[in-house]
Amino acid sequence: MELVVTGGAGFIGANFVHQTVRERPDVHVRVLDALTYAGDRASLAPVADRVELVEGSITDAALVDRLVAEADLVVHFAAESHNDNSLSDPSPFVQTNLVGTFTLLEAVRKHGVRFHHISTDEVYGDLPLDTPEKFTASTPYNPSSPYSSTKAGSDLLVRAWARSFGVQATISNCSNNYGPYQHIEKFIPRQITNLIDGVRPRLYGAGLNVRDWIHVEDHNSAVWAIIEKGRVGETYLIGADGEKNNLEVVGTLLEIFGRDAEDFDHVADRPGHDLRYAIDASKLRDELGWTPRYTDFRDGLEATVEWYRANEAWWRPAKSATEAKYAAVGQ
Ligand code: NAD
Ligand code: TDX
Repeated sequence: MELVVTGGAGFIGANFVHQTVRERPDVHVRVLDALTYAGDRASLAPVADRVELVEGSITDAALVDRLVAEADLVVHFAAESHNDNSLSDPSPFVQTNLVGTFTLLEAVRKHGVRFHHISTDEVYGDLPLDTPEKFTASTPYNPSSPYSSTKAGSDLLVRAWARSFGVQATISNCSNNYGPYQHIEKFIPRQITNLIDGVRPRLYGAGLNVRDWIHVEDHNSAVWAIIEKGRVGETYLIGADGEKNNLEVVGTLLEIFGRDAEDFDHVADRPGHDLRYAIDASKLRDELGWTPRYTDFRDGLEATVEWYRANEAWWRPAKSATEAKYAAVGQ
């Protein structure tokens, strides 16, 4: 099978490529990645002999057409993915997330290629704290940020291309991922690398916002379950019942590092900060028989801390510039 993975040099895409190479010897993987600040050739180094990396943008219609023409399946991870960046400059979010997804859809339509679109639970907006309510595939779209609104738009393009043009597509909307190779601008790796450097973790606002954490390996096993057993045209929500507020996450990290429970700072809140995300993944579990493997968050977090300790050469070059960007906005 010829597989094109867009964004395969980023966090989730690189883990997807590693998992695919490990578990599916019959699949030939080509990665299409623009190697933006968030993409790193080094994330594919362990599988470099099994993977072809094409450096280019999903907005480049001629390049996309050539790669898609030779593919049996496209799994589309490429995106501008960080909410905070979308608040300081939304422009690349519109280009990559909307125009890039449109460009891919036109190519899979022309060549009749199966397409899986990776998306986020943030398209549904947020939920109140302390209610049993969770997102399902019928929750109305209500995105808050430039990031989540461009992801919502990209999902709607996929749905329209499936219905109007018969594109063979599936969509997944996943909750917050953690694990190896995540860019240190994101919450968990930012605090892990701060703690490695002896710097106090930084919590936006009161720290009561809730995220539904899932290990990246579980996200990716669910994506393969959808590709192999999912119904074309359907949307599946991916989550592993991992709700924690940000204070709890920082508390667990401080414990792992043997630091005092109060050893963190509150900093400026994110404008428009979504309160709570929570996924009802029963459709994925019941229809496709998927279950997560990383059910103990503390164990998963400890393994992730170990990975960042062992792979300082991978993250260190980005640390000071990332922190300088946060410092400029009081975070
Ligand atoms: P990431 O920022 O770590 O990686 C994105 C990758 O896309 C990078 O390698 C980057 O170079 C590449 N890219 C960006 N613009 C491109 C372009 N124009 N052409 C080609 N490549 C381009 O992101 P991530 O956290 O791995 O997220 C991957 C996908 O999963 C995204 O679609 C995101 O919306 C979705 N998602 C992420 C999470 C999460 O918790 N991180 C949760 C749910 C869904
Ligand atoms: O330093 C920080 N302090 C802090 O309190 C950072 C970077 C974040 N936060 C908070 C904001 C959020 O409540 O932590 C939570 C998680 O923040 P992010 O890692 O920026 O993730 P989030 O905004 O929830 O979005 C993530 O999950 C959904 C991914 O970045 C998206 O790509 C995905 O779609």
